[in-house]
Amino acid sequence: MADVTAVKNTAVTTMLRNHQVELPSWAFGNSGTRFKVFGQPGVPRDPYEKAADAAQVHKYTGVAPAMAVHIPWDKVGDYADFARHADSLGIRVGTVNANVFQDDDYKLGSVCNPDPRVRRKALNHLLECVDIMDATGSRDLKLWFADGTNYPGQDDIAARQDRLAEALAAVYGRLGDGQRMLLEYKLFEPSFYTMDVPDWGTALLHCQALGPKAEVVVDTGHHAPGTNIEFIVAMLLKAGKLGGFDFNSRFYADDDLMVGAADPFQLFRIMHEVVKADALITATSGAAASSGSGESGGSGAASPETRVTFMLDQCHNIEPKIPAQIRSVMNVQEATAKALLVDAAALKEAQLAGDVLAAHAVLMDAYDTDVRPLLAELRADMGLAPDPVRAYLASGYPDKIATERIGGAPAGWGA
Ligand code: PSV
Ligand code: MN
Repeated sequence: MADVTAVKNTAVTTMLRNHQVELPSWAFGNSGTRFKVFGQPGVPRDPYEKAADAAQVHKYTGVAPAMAVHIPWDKVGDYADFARHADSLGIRVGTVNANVFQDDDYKLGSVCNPDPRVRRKALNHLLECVDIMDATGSRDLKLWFADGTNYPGQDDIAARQDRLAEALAAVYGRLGDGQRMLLEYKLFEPSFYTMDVPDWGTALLHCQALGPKAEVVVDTGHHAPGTNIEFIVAMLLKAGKLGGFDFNSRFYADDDLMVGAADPFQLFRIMHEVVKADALITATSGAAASSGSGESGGSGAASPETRVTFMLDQCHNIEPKIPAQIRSVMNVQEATAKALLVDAAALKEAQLAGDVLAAHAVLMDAYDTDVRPLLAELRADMGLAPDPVRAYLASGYPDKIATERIGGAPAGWGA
């Protein structure tokens, strides 16, 4: 078993202290399934109140200082003012998520639509999102396309790829210095015969054609059951093209449950690949947080191309939202702590010796370590309560928002 006491106040705790998780604004609104949305008390009515809730997650975890926005769900009159509001709460505006899937015009797709008028409309929205990045200081644009077809013959698969490439190139050309474009893939839904960006291969080809500012984002819920996601992560890291994660858990499809809930071992295996590639860098610090485990196939920890954003893409349908976000951040921290505890030298020695069982045991030793005391101590060092969920629940904030947020329309997925 890894010796947790020996790693206190070492590089491991420094990396954990700097490892940031980005929150999705939509996690704080009401959400559900197509069968029912169960409303919750105190849900934010606008993006400003979503930011206030996100700030609570940061307040109790200390490692979640950015909130991703989704446009138009988080449309505001003055984005610079919104960014100042976030700043006054101790957080910042994170990734800008474009939305070209909730308009009647997009029935046959957005940037891949056969109709040039619809393609232009979609492109204009993507460009507007870059304007919002400029106004808020956000670094990343995340693109997910619902585009695809339902029936063989419905449209030309290759022609749709050309339309996609054309739109991506136009957006890429609009990116400023230090801005990135993250392209997300999804196996299926809402299109069932073809998705235009169904997998990491398609996303990677587009990003490679575009250049260094384009990287792939891995949404853990967007794969076929049984897919080895850590393999994909390792390959993207080797190519220097892993831009970020949309973390969540899934049992069946795009369930969007709390990360680390369904399969914490998978999350550990993913973070093990991240740690091995020295890619554990926070969005803002830019500081190399090297584990020293070497053998990076990517372009190096200090390289901007390897800066990975660790986002959540979740909805909380039946559980209270703010504590669920806190719990999710803690789940990522626990998996990361375990990944950092892997004895890299012992693992390498066993691997090179062909000692299958010893190599596996090294990995499992780290995974089986109870890192909760280490993380509680880290929080104490950061001036935080050791149990963030308990501290939040005792803070009075849940009652306060339930009492104060009366009237108005509660935010929901899609608004
Ligand atoms: C699509 O399923 C997705 O994962 C994309 O990231 C969207 O932006 C997000 O979900 C919306 O919930
Ligand atoms: Mn996603």
